[in-house]
Amino acid sequence: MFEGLTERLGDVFDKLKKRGALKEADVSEALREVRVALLEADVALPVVKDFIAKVKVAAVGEDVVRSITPGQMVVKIVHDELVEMLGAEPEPLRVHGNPPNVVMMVGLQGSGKTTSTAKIAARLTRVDKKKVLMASLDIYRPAAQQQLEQLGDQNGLATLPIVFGEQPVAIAKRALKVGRTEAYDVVILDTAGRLHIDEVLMKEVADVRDAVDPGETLLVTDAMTGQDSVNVAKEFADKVGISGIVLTRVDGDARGGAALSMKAVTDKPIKFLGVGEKIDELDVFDARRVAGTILGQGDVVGLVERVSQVVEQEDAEKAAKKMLKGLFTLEDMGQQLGQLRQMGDIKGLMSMIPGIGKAKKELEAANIDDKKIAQQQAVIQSMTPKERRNARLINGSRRKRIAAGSGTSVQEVNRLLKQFTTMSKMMKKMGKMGKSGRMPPGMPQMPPGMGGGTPPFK
Ligand SMILES: Nc1nc2c(ncn2[C@@H]2O[C@H](COP(=O)(O)OP(=O)(O)O)[C@@H](O)[C@H]2O)c(=O)[nH]1
Ligand SMILES: [Mg+2]
Repeated sequence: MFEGLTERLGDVFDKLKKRGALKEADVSEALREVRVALLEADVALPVVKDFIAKVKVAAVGEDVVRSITPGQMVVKIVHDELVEMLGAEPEPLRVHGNPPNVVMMVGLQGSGKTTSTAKIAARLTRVDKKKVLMASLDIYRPAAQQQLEQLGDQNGLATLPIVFGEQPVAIAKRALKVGRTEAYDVVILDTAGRLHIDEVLMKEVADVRDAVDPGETLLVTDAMTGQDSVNVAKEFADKVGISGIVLTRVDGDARGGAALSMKAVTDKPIKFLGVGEKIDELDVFDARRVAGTILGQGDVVGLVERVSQVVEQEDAEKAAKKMLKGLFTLEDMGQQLGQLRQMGDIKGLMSMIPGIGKAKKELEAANIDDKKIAQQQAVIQSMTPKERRNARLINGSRRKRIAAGSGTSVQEVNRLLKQFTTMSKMMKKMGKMGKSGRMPPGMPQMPPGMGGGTPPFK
């Protein structure tokens, strides 16, 4: 699933990322193409419209223009909106209340209800260590009850003994009773399928629901049927009430529109994806993972996230302004070192930023590594607040104390202080060069000190 969409979006973003600065027209053009790609993937029209409108609001703002590279920021915005559309907050299965917790499976015939019942039971047993009982309420299709029984036997999962002639509501009540007396944590009811939305069978589902009050009503629906499955979901959501969706046959070559529209149209989360016929071929739905798959831009999204998490734009600008005025202190330096470390593997990070060749080489030459940064941070942390604000105070005996406190040597402390002096001078110089208060061109959004020019560390 999603291959076509991923390819199309990849083309759009590649074009966008190649540009340096972006004009509003570039973004609009790209979004037009995103819109077409989504429609071709069979995403419902109102969902597409709403999605594009939201992305547009975010993408033509200031943040984009001033970001690492605007193209990448647009990718990140599309990613975040996709996650939002798919359901940002994971909603796990509600099976942790007073036992027995009832899960009712509903949906059309052949959508994968019985298979999904066994898959979920297996998962709850193995992963969540729950004691699970399955019961088939499908008295209409020949051998439907036996199908579930067989799946249970094959996989060591308990099923309610079959009593021929028993009606669905009675089966459901018996399942609940057995669940209670035999201390099952979860009882899963596999209801009868229907070929289409059928009033009689809908009523039956409603009767079962009223009899056992399920904590979860999961609609099982087939991704291969595209928008039809979305319509079915809407019907069930409106008429029976559902708490979540299991989307099956995601392993097929469905275009993905169903998966993308489901949450927006029904306002119910997709909780599981069926990714094959085997018992363990069930994925817990994860909006971020799916969005990542669709965009195929994981590195870019990760980069923008990491950088923006660590350095809030405002802070960075404020710090930069202050430093360029020559008011740079050891405290600032310590903070910067902290930011650098939080960003994880620095070299990995640098390699993710396109067009940073020169600065990267300089940084490599400067031989920055995490361990060294940690050491430098320790040195700064061993200073008193006064010392941090006024480096001139740090005389010989203080240096000795700091070295001991940070587990380093006086040479290390000297080296750091020398670096600090160099950095302060550099800041002043840059401050005189550009009066805008912004960091010099090259890496406008990187933390101060990682900007272009002379590398701060030796
Ligand atoms: N490829 C694939 N096949 C599935 C998936 N889920 C169910 N099936 C198959 O779909 C068919 C119908 O499934 P079943 O559970 O009997 O549907 P039900 O009528 O809703 O109970 C079976 O052959 C299943 O093996 C899935 O996620 N991927
Ligand atoms: Mg079935």
